[in-house]
Amino acid sequence: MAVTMADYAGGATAWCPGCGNFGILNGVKKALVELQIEPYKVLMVSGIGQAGKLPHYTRCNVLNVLHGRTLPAAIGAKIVNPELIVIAVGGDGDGYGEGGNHFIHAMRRNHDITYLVHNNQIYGLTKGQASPTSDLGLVTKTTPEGSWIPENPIALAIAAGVSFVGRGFAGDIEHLATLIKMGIMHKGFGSVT
Ligand SMILES: Cc1ncc(C[n+]2csc(CCOP(=O)(O)OP(=O)(O)O)c2C)c(N)n1
Repeated sequence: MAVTMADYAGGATAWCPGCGNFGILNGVKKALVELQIEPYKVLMVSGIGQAGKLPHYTRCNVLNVLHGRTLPAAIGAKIVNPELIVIAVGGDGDGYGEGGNHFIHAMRRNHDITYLVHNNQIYGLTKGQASPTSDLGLVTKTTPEGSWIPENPIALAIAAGVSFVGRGFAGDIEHLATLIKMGIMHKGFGSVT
């Protein structure tokens, strides 16, 4: 039987109306449906944060781990069960801040997983502290004199030897779904930020 969006339908979300996370949720579901991958074949792994809630709003297998520890858990799951389609999901704080070290090494080792980073340039769940990708000069409670030079995750990925990296926009679901499909089909570490 054909896989449809209904097969991936999750319950009510805790995100605010209009949040870009909805576009990313739709993009990943659309990608999986277009690839005709059944939910039981997918493991989504996330850490802590608003982005980290995404797997809960699907019907995939879900592993929710510590903040910033998404990639090691996802890689471990892939190593023990190579048949699984493993998709790691998280925020820029989770992936580039707390988990920054794992990000670099996962790319270097080229594990066959897909990593989606919701880069909203802020620590959202904890209400707006500057993250590694916040714009230069952004004033928040943790950066009263303005945030520092932002990290460029695409440049970092390329420097770390990533085998696939792409950037989409939560407001363009068609394009985002195409990028996510490319990331899933790519044999090796695919990062969409
Ligand atoms: C080790 C650790 N440090 C800090 C926190 C507190 N914390 C929870 S969520 C979060 C921010 C998440 O921001 P981000 O990963 O960018 O995701 P968003 O909520 O913006 O989607 C922080 C700092 C934590 N739970 N664990």
